[in-house]
Amino acid sequence: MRHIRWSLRTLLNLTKFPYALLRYARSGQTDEWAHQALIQLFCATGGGFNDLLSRMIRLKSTPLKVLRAVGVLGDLSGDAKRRSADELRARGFAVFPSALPDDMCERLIQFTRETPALVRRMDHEVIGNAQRVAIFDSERPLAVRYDYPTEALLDNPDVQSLLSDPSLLALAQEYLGSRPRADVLSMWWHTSFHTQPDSEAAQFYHFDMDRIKWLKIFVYLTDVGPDDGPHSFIEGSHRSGGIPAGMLRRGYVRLSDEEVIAHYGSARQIEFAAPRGTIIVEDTRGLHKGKAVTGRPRLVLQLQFSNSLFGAQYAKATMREVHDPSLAQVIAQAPDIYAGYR
Ligand SMILES: O=C(O)CCC(=O)C(=O)O
Repeated sequence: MRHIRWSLRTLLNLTKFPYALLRYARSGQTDEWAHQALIQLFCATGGGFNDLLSRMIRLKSTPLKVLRAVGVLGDLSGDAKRRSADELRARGFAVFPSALPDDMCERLIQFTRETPALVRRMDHEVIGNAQRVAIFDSERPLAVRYDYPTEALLDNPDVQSLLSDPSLLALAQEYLGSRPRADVLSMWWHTSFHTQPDSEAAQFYHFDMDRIKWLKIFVYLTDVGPDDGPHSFIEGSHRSGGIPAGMLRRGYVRLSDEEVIAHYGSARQIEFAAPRGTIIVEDTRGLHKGKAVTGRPRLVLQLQFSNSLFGAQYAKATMREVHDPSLAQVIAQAPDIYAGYR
């Protein structure tokens, strides 16, 4: 941690953090103050504090034995896995075109025709209004973003097979340097309900800081052209010191395109326009967003593997039944990987 921005808060949080970890080790729960301390210490150290915690986790972790790292990302056995992890370390992302078979994309789109979604509140709406629930209708969208409940996703056989996909597990373990934990699972439509970016729909640049270290897997389930809200990332911004202190000093906020481009230059902004089935694996500690949609709606499935579930507390979601035989096998071998959902 070479560049610590010292303040009374930094000192206090560093002092209290061992207690936060102890409480987590005992209860599996993170107090809200402890999550806030993680965010503050990330900002004050430019990421160095997370790196230190990750090294500690790595020392205690027993690697999962992935027999053959072959799956949706292709054959990652041998050198390929290391090359992809190196690319992730250097750039913050790795793209796998045509990774998800077309029939799987089709079934997941069909799932959204039958499953009620949570209509996400938009920037101009009053906090506290009743949560709207609706079946997504591409002809008559009610909002910018529709989210699918985690429990419904956990019950989906295709999602279950991705959760135990050997290539995803192997790459996550290689990048994290420790046993992966299945974590935040979501799927959402972005629409052109309004075409200016909406911060509730994550359409402004931001970094995530729910966990110590993690890898997000974004799966495009529809074709995404330049107008269809391509996922966007600032190359290299995930590295320690990759976000300038001036931006971090403001904490966990949404940033305008102008200030981000003024700092990084447009060459480092990557907009992932790509056909459906494309998988983008990304360290979203770097700056990222979903670009506002002006064209066709976009459906994305997102999986996450983290090195620990310490951090943000999400509403408990349980996997009620295991439909996928490969998931059943991994659960039998390593139930702790899915502990967040059991
Ligand atoms: O929709 C996207 O491409 C990005 C979403 C995102 O950043 C988020 O949900 O935090």
